[in-house]
Amino acid sequence: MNLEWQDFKWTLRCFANMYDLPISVCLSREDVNFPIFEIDHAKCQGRIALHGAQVLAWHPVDTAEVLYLSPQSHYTEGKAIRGGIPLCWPWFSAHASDPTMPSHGFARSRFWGLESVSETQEAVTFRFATKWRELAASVEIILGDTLEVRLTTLNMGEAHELLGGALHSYFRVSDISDISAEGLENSIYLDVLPPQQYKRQVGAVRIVEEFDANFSSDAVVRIIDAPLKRVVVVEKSGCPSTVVWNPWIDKARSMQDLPDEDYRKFLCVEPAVLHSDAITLAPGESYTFSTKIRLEAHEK
Ligand code: TA6
Repeated sequence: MNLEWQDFKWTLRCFANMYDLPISVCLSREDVNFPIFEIDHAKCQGRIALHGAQVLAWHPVDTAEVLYLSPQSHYTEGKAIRGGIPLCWPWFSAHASDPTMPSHGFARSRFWGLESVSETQEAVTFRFATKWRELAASVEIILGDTLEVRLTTLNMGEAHELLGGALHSYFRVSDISDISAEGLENSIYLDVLPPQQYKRQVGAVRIVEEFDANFSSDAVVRIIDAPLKRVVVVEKSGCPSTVVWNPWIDKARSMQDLPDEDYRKFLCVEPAVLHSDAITLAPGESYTFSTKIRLEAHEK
């Protein structure tokens, strides 16, 4: 067998990592300096980047991909990957008081430490960790016929610390104009777009223009996608709010890590702890917020 050196290194790395990684997990060959774990399990397939501890892809076996990932994403340290489930931590959107701080916090633009990977017949479980000042974060990602992301923060300091964040999930859709999101009916939301007004949601959410809404609701959201004959069910825990976002045409054109027409291919439904929901962690206290994603058939 004539193995190129690169292939040999990759094979060696996979073999070596086989020792640490369960049989359903291997390191992608794309870039050894930007580790991406590939999951091929009896229940699902998926991909997770060490950078941001970010789920990039997931789908139960015999189904179409559930998450959207931009083909123009950056894969360089310090830049957020566009798509999958970026972890916004330890705050959502702009920092409450320091404009020099990065939007959506630090978690999604740095490499995390891999603590463990394990598997059962039902799922593969990854655990990653990172730290920022006195806050330590650990994320547990459980991939099976459902996908669960559980982000726990521990205050390791001597003072009270504020915590916020979001699981900024990009859901792949057949076409943004053919889907709706149910579960937020009658909820109050802040329309983040100028002039920033509070509104009440009437009926299901349908996207016909740029939409950026912070709902004061922890309800289960169901993305109804008739062309794909499926419902994506987004459950959450520990998140008082839900952000729903689609950039639409003009904003998509201004985003160089997103193809101009790809606004049609995704809807973000984000379990969130907004500034207005901020959690105060006492020294030694921890808090977990999580999301669980599953599919249902949609017969109509
Ligand atoms: O999804 C809510 C939001 O805060 C939107 O306002 C939009 O900015 C989006 O996040 C994407 O943010 P990013 O920093 O990833 O470009």
